[in-house]
Order: sequence, then C-alpha cells, then structure tokens
Amino acid sequence: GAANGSSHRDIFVVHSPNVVYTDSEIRSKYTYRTTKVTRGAEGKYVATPNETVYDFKVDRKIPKVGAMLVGWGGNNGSTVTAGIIANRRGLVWETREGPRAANYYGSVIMGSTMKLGTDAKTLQDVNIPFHDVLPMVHPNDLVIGGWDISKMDLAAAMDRAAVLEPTLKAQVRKEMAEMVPLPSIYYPDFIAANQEDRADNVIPGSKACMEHVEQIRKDIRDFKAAHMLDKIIVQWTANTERYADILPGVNDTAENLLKAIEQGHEEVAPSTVFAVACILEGAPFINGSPQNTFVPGAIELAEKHGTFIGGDDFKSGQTKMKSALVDFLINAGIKLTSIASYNHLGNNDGKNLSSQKQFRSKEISKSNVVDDMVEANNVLYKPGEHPDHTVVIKYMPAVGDNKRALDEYYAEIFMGGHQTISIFNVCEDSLLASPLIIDLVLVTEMMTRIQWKAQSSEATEKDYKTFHSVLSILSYMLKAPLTPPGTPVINALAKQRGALTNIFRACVGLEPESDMTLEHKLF
Ligand code: NAI
Ligand code: DG6
Repeated sequence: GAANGSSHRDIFVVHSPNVVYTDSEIRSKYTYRTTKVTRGAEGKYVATPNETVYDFKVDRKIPKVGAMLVGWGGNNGSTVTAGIIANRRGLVWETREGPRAANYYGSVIMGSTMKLGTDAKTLQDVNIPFHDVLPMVHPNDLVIGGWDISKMDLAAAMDRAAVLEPTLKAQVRKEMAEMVPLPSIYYPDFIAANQEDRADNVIPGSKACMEHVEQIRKDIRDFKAAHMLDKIIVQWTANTERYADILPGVNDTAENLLKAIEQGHEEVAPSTVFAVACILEGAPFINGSPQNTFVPGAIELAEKHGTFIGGDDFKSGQTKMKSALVDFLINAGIKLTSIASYNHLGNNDGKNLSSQKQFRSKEISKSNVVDDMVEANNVLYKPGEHPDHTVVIKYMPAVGDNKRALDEYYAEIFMGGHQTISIFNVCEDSLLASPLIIDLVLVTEMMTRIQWKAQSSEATEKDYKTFHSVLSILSYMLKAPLTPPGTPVINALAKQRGALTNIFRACVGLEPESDMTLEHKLF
C-alpha cells in the first residue's frame, strides 16, 4: 500500500440472483436490451424490443501492472510520472497561491463518481467513486517505464517540459533522476526534421526490421521481470508521426505487414513497429497520437493474437469541449453551421506539428469529431450536409505547454437567427493529457480481466471470451476512436461515457444508468 491508500476497497455488494461473488471472481448474468428496427409495409419502421443474455466474469485479483510509455521523456511522459510519484507519496508543495496537494483531477476513473442507485429510505442518489465500481488497479501502484529517442533522465526531462512547479519538482527530483528512458527506434522520415537534435538515444537502424521488433519485445519482458510485474500496458505518447501510405502487399494484411517489416519497407512507421512488437508480446498497446499506426495489417494482427489495441490521439482540451458542445447544440435542435478552431502552443509537440505532414495527421484527428452527431440528426441536416470545420495549429514558443485553443461555433437558430459561441480555452496540455494516460492504462488493464459468453434460448456458449481486440470502450479519452472494423465511431462525449459506465455496471449485474427518476415522478 502507498501513502495515499492504494489498496482496493470493496465498498458495495450487489444483492441479486444474477450476481455471484467468489474469492476470485464476480459473475453476472446480464440482460442486454436493445431495439431491432426493420422496415415494414409502406416503408414504415417496425421497432421490436430485443434481449440478449450475457454472462460476464470479472477476475477480482488486482495485478501488479507496469505502464511503459513510448516518448517517456516528453512533456506528457515526464508529467504523468511526476504526478504518480507525487500522489503515491501524498506530496504537498508551496505555490504563490498557497499549498497544493497531489490529486488525480481530470481522471474519470480517479476523479469522478457513478450513481450506484437510490437510497432505499431517503430516495436520494447514492454515488460511488468510479474507481470502486470494479476491482481496478490504483494508479499509485503502477510501475512506470519506457523509451525515448532522447536520453535525458526524467528529472531533466521534467525541467525541459516546464510544466510543474519548482517546489513540486524539488520533491520528486531524486526519484525521477534515476529513471532513464530505454533507447528507441527513430526513422527520421516519420517525425518533423526539427526533432533531429533530440535523437541521441536510438537503436541502430533507420527503417523497420525484425531486430527492432525483437528488441522492443525484449525490453517489455525485461521490464516485467525486473519489477516482478503481472502485466505491461504500452502507450505511445511520442511525437506525432506523418501518416503511412496504405499500400497493398505492404501493410494491408497481418502477413504482409510482418513481411514488410522483415524486408525493411520504408513505409512502416516506428509506432507501427511498437504496435506489432506489443501485439506479438501480448501487451496491450494504445496510441495517444493521431497518426495511422494501426494500419489494416496491424489491426488484423491484433485480432489474430487476441491482444488489445486502442487509439487514436488523446482527447484533452479543445476536442473534448467540442465533443460535448456539439452534442449539446445538435441535440438541442440548433443547426450548427460552422466551427473554426485555432490553436497556438509552444511546447515540443507544437514544434513537431509546425511541420506540414505531422500537422496533417493532427488535422485529420481533430476534424472528424462531429460526424456522428451530424449524421444522426436528419431533421437539421440533409444526407451529406455537414457544418464547415477548420482546424489551425500554430507554433508559438512563448506560451509553452499552455496551449491556447480558440473556437467559434456558429449556428442557425429559430427563424433565421444566429447564435455565435466563442471559446478561449487555455489548455495546460500535459496536465490535461496525463490523467487520460492513467485512465487509458486502468481501463485497458480492467478489460484484460473481463470475459463474457452469450446465452440463447437454446444453449449457453461453452467458453468465455474477451472483448474484441480493438477497445472502443476507450473512446472517451481519444479524439479519433479506433473501433472494430466495420463498426461505427462514436464521438459524442456523453455517449462515450455512457458506454464506459454501463459496460462496467453490466459486469456487476447493474442496469444501465437511467435518468428517468420515476421514483421522484410517479407517486
Ligand atoms: P513531446 O514532444 O514533449 O514528447 C514526445 C516525446 O517523444 C519526446 O520526448 C521525443 O523525444 C519522443 N519521441 C519521438 N519519437 C520517438 C520514438 N520513435 N520513440 C520514442 N520516443 C520518441 O510531446 P507531448 O506534449 O508529450 O505529446 C506527446 C504526443 O501526444 C504528441 O504526439 C501529441 O500530439 C500527443 N497528444 C498530446 C496531447 C496533450 O494534451 N498533451 C493531447 C493529444 C495528443
Ligand atoms: C494543438 O492542438 C496540439 C495538439 O497536440 C493538441 O494540444 C492535443 O492534440 C490536444 O488536442 P485537443 O483538441 O484535445 O485539445
């Protein structure tokens, strides 16, 4: 246990014939209720309630987990590491506004609650920390490691990032100084040329090869053994790469991708080599940047090996606001007609994004985030109609990590009127992204301990399975959510949270969160 109480507490029990607790497992029988829609005579919709019964099984044993970050010495990597150390040690530091204490604000898992139900006597809501719904790992217990093409130790990297208060840095400096990133793979064509002077910690070779895959796999195994870990989760928080071209015979299938790596094909990105190494090693891999790491061959490889993958691009400031605000506007029946999004930032991410090809990756992930909400409203928008949407990013060294995100939302309201909403959002970028890195690790780890099987009126499936390799449950934390091939992408923030919340509830046999509150209306 750590200073801030890292051991798991069982703070509730579900009392139901559908839920069974053993020492090692929670088993629930859950009825998933949906509505099947067909078209009847004269094109009229026919909506039929439908039920599927699932058995869920949750492994209650909380493992010892390592989180390995690619780009560990960057702003996000150094900030999340210092943040976890500070929380683990319960640190308090002086600022000009008075003392501040370590916290996990910005983490859905650590900082938000879920309504368990209604108090039987008072009929008031009973809320519990999200972290306590399932037996989750505590972030204080994560062992952090990783790779960087820059060999700076984490104390120096934290100084370079210029994110945290000196009084906090002083208290974590000794521990951080002992942390040195492993050498990484660097193929200069994939990140901006302006990053070259950082690359002093590289594994020889400037294009993909099996030796690189094997080295990363070995690094994962060695880290696991050195810290006696049960599991490793790997996350890409390194520089944004350019998109890789999708080439038939190169990265279109799992087999071709492996062959392309063997043959040293130049269109295989470092992030894809990391993804392949993790998939082969059975370590979940999450992409926190926007590039198309998960080429079709990588997704197929993950499916074949049953390893979890997730991505893309942390959704921290501007886009998080956008996916909440656009959801509100369109669901309020207001016709959003344009979004102009400007950003200027002065950190190394901004420097890398000042290069056109890397900017293009970010422009794509920041631009497709309202599509589902627009398409769902066929009252406001004709098929194919879409609001104008522009994304601009400029490098402005002076503002450092305190990214400025300026947005104008322009909408058509009642009787030809207009509503204009302007937002000036100072996103302390790494302080917003770090809790997402934690949530992504915690949720991904939890998903490795959840299994399911379906029941039908005829039979129950024999074997439990895991969720699909592509973890779309992580969408809330990501700008361009990766979903299982052929399945829809959900960007609306409330729906993304609903999926996360309700899947966790189902695992302990609880109904989805419903805001009907009939108990307060029907009496
Ligand atoms: P950063 O530039 O401070 O850190 C990136 C680190 O990756 C650097 O230390 C660099 O040396 C290292 N690196 C580059 N290529 C590498 C490779 N092949 N292997 C290992 N290390 C490598 O950037 P920051 O601010 O930490 O952001 C990291 C990534 O996360 C960026 O791609 C950014 O776009 C993305 N992101 C950041 C968000 C935020 O709010 N901070 C939100 C969404 C995405
Ligand atoms: C410019 O927007 C830089 C980007 O790396 C973003 O700061 C980052 O992707 C976060 O984006 P957002 O839209 O979630 O604030």
